[in-house]
Amino acid sequence: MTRAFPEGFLWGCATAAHQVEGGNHNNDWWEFEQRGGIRTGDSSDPACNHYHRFAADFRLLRQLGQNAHRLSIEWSRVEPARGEFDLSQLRHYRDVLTELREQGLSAMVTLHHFTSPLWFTRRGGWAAAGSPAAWLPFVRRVAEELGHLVSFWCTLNEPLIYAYMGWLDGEFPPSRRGDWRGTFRVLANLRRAHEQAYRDLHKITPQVPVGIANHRWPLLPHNPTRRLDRLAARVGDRLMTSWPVGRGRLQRVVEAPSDFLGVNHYSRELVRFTLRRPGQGFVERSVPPGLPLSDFGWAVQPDWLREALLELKPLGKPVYITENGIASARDEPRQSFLCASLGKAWEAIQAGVDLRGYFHWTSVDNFEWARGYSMRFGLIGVDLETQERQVKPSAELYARIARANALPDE
Ligand code: IFM
Repeated sequence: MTRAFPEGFLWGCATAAHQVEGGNHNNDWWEFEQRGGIRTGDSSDPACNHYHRFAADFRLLRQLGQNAHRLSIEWSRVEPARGEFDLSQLRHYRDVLTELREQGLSAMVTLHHFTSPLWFTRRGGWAAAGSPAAWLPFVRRVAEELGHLVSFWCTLNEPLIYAYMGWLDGEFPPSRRGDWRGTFRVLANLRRAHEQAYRDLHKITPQVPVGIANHRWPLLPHNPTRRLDRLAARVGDRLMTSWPVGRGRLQRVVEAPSDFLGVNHYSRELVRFTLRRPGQGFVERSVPPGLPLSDFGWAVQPDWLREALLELKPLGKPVYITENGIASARDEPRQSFLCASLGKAWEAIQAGVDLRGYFHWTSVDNFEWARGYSMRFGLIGVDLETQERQVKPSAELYARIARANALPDE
């Protein structure tokens, strides 16, 4: 049976500026890197030198059958000091988006993907009062100057992961640990920022749908027969999907104003209640047993993608898989992962989910935050010495699927 996707389905890859561009020296991640924050000691400069090689990179994606691309605009380049916009950087991103258009790739543009300019983090970053107001001029300026080249906006990337990794877990800057107050302040500000950006973007570019690339990483009880594990999983899952809306109330991020739902899905975890970890919310996390693991140590089970998509069906909005992929130095696991995951996405469509596109994480092997270049998520390899691109068999496989707009027979 041919498993065809709906007409006009978007087939692309997702990236983030800091992970591919190189030369971003004016943001918090660069500062973090200088302080030794990258476990592997790797440098984000020049990363994949995509800042200079974007045209060739996009041509390659087009040759590989893709018709869309998710990327982020680096705030610290466009607004290097508060209220000062760098016109040459705006021109650069205009060239980037024009090239995408010329290659026939629809652009999904993320306006905050983990990095913030130093002037912003020095005034307290997203934990500070007034942070949404400090970010919004960048959003408006980008929309005014570049909106005509954009097909979708993602205001934020993975707001929950961003807050938890930076304020609770410490693997991301500002590397705070167990700071629950900070976490909630950040999340409350991100919510306000998203809501205002949603309104402003609608005014400036009414034709462009606005959403969030929201992580779905379900937490399940370690021992389903243990009441405290069930409770810990329920509370943990609620906290990992929601942000504060005032007076102690939480709202699921998927219920925030949006024209589409973006879902970044990789894995799931189990949680066990324990009094020994108060800073971590009295839970111990573990990997579901009996499944293959990615190089990151994440359990791989493509079925979970279908479940993550089905959860969104009652919300009745168009859905895009804004990220999905596997860290693997070997390419074979990526090939099976791609076929299996896309099979599950197809099943979700048959079950009534209005899924309209898939952005694989990621195109070129890139700078995986605190793990440097040790995690290879790309369909295309990069020789870090020469910057030569090496198309992997998984990229060819993805190309065949994208061109056919259908999955190969099982
Ligand atoms: O590389 C990251 C990306 O920046 C956000 N989502 C998860 C990816 C893999 O860890």
